[in-house]
Amino acid sequence: MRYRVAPSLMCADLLRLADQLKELERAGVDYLHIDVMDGHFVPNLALNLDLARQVQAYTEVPLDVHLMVKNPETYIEAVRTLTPQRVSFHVEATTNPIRLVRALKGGKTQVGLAINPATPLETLNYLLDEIDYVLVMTVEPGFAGQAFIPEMLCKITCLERIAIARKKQVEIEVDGNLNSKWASECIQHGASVLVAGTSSVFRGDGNLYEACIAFRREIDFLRPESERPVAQSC
Ligand code: S6P
Ligand code: MG
Repeated sequence: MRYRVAPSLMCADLLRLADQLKELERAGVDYLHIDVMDGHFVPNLALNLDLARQVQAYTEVPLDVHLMVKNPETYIEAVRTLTPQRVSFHVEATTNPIRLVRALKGGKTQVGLAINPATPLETLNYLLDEIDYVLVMTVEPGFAGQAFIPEMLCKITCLERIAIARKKQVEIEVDGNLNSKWASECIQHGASVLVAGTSSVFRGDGNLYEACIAFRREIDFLRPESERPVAQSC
């Protein structure tokens, strides 16, 4: 299965962001993951859609926006104006997810639902026909540098099985402590988009190009030969 890599810009060196964006672009990353936090849904603040707009104007790499906010409805206009390639919001954060998914869809924007480790998959059952992807949190949202929750592997497999049973193509994105070991496990359990943070692309001395290539190589080394992609760029 071909997988894609989405470096998380909240882990970047913001004082060198322009240079780091160019390194990531040169390494061929698939998306730039933008964590938007409000200090309420999660006890932290990270990036925002104004920065996302600047990043979008500076690089060709598509944006993958992850809203960790209460009342994500209030972001509809801002997201529509930005039209990122992908946007997800948390199923725990709204009482009207279908209305919100429909409002965010349009143009090239794919809409996903993010799900916390504590939230059972059943919450998503009636929503699968509406969405393009599920972002499975493999740590609790809010901070980089946390430990992977191994029980989430089972959640990924179950989600994939539910989607297959319903003949519905739902892509699975994973986010949290994806070092090469956990990233490889997630791919083998059914994930295809990996958010890369301090456990991989941003773990080294700041050379993001080298870090991307090394990450890809490590994952492929850990995966059975039959599951390795033929052609690849980080
Ligand atoms: C945090 C956020 C994530 C982090 C990413 C960090 O809640 O949604 O996208 O930026 O998980 O990666 P790592 O490898 O430090 O856990
Ligand atoms: Mg995220």
